[in-house]
Amino acid sequence: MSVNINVIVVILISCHFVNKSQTPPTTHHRHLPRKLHLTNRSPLDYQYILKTFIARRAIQPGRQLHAHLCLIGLGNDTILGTKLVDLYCSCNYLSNAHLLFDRISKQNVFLWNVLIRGYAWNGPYNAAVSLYYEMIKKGVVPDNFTFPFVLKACSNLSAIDVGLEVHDQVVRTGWETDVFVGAALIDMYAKCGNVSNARQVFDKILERDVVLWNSMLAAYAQNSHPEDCLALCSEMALNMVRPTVATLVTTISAAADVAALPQGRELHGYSWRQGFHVQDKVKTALVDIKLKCESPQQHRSLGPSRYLDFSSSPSTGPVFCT
Ligand SMILES: *[C@@H]1O[C@H](CO)[C@@H](O)[C@H](O)[C@H]1NC(C)=O
Ligand SMILES: *[C@@H]1O[C@H](CO)[C@@H](O)[C@H](O)[C@H]1NC(C)=O
Ligand SMILES: *[C@@H]1O[C@H](CO)[C@@H](O)[C@H](O)[C@H]1NC(C)=O
Ligand SMILES: CC(=O)N[C@H]1CO[C@H](CO)[C@@H](O)[C@@H]1O
Repeated sequence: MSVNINVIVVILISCHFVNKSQTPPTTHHRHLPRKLHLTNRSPLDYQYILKTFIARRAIQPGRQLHAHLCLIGLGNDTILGTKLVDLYCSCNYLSNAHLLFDRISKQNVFLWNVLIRGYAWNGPYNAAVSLYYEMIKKGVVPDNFTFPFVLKACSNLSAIDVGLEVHDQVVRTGWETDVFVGAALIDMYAKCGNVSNARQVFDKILERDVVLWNSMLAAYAQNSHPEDCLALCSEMALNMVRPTVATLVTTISAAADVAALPQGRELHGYSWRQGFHVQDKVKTALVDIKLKCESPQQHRSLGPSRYLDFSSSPSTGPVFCT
């Protein structure tokens, strides 16, 4: 189906995108005038229009607008081109994205990040890695957006050699203490089985958020270090970091793995008090620890009320794992 781009753009502008849940604008075009002119629109208008196309993943109108921009000589515009690359990536049209990428001037890191992110999300992952090396060769300095994407690709490829080089670059560019970059490095090392490097990254970051703690807990749990996972969990509790569902799932499973009954009960009690037990993943982990830790006759008599007793224990306080 071929829809006149002018009509679409006018519809989008006149609707002000107030109701995002309405049917896509392409279906409304019949009720509107057929022919309207775009020729005197400013690049700023096109930027705005493309932003809304990206938000709605509107690939068809986006392609039409791309064709229109080429016609009016804005086809190689860096800002509009970057937005179009972003749109193609968001809609998983990566070959279109790459073709356009090759045509526009590539001085800004944002454009590289958009395409690297596209490949890191959808693959092929080695394309993300190649682009990363290409950008460095071109003298574009990667930033805190680039690193998590390329590291995700490394994780997926289990490419520790690339991961180590990315880590070097992280240090050189001064992003070593960034929690997002740090969490991505930890995930990468964990995926590649190098827990000690993951821990080094963790230790270098002094202002940690719960995501960073969860990454390190998962790194231990995934690599069969349940005791270290539980020890780190205690440390997290001492630092008064509020756990999330991911924290509990990881640590309860670790407790189950070492059949560490006291820790398991503590976590179970904590989950009940905080209402986390209603979450399916936490529930599964709790059942798992029950099966692993309790003898069959004990198992039958266990009910939530028994675990709620832990809430009255004076030793618990904010400490949810000891
Ligand atoms: C856009 O770039 C392509 C390839 O680099 C070139 O052939 C074309 O003439 C350029 N168009 C404009 C309008 O600059
Ligand atoms: C990257 O760093 C900039 C500047 O410090 C910050 O504003 C931005 O939120 C960071 N982005 C991410 C994804 O961490
Ligand atoms: C982790 O990587 C470092 C090099 O950065 C290496 O010295 C060490 O042996 C690795 N450890 C494991 C468990 O692979
Ligand atoms: C090792 C790894 O993470 N592999 C994943 C790479 O991505 C594909 C598709 O997204 C997954 O199926 C793999 O498990």
